[in-house]
Amino acid sequence: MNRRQFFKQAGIAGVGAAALAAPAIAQENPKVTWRLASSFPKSLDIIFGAATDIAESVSKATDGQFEIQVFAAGEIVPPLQVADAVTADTIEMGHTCCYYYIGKDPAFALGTAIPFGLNARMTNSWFTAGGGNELLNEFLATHKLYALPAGNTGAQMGGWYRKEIKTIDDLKGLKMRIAGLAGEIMAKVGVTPQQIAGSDVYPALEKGTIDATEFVGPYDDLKLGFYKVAPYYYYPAWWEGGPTVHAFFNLDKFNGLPENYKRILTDACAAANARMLARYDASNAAALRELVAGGAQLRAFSSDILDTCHKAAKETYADLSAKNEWFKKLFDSQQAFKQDAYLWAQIAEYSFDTYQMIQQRQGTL
Ligand code: PYR
Repeated sequence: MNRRQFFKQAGIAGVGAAALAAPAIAQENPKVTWRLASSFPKSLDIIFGAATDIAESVSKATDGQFEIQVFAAGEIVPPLQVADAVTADTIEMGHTCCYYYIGKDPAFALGTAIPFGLNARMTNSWFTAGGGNELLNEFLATHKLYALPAGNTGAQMGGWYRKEIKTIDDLKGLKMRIAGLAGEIMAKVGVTPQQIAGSDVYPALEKGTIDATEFVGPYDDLKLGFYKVAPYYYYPAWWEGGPTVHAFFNLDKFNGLPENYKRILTDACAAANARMLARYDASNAAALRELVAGGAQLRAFSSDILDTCHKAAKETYADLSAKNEWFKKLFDSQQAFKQDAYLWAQIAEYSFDTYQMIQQRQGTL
């Protein structure tokens, strides 16, 4: 059967070869090249690696038509100014933490983590299925930004201190690198908080510009070498139960993408989000062993410290909610979600995990 007979038999009249869909294919898959600035150095391969993970997924899914060039912290944009560069459309995309931008508006904190907020699993659930990321994007649109979760570190460690922190008084007078809203809560108990990009923390600690620091957890903290200067390693980071790293997009640039590219990018971020947490979970135990072998002194924060900071956090949230509409909207949404999340988590998950942890300690796992 020749082509003419085929079209006739199929009931498709008047279709010539010239009317086939080649121009539409070209239009649906245009060549797009974007630049992404990360807030993280290449040496931190898990947190930085999520950006290259997204770029590779997008490139492969579009046969190289949509390319994202990834730049490490400071290569084209200062690490804590990534959001500003995306808003200004200097770059199309960033990989950063919302809470680095609380100086613009404290509501940014809810995009990453707030003290005594959600754990990683709950954070993912709130963003993905609890309306959290839609609400965040309504807020971010006021800064010409759109964001997708693109990494989670899991619960973090509470940082490195030169001396033991036994009571709340031991925190008083410390200059500490700490990210996000936790700085405000720490300030209420006498700490002088400083927000410093990950790559710049070690020199500040070594020189004595700061007395203490937190960053992420064993895998990154080992690479950054904090234990050599400040050996007391506290847990947990009550300010980061499961912080999200977001992919930021210039809102107009994201909206201008063809629908298939938007979907590919969205799925690439979701995959990178899951893979980052998996990679941290697979790497932290070995790093913790190495840190302890290298002299790190593991300590738990006392309940006096946790309770005092919990109270201070509640006061801060009441103050911010009274004066900042976006903070209130995001906080109320997360708070309502948290009530049910912890109700459910303590039934099956917590009992299962507790039993397993007892077995692990007994050597019978
Ligand atoms: C921090 O900058 O502290 C992170 O947790 C990424």
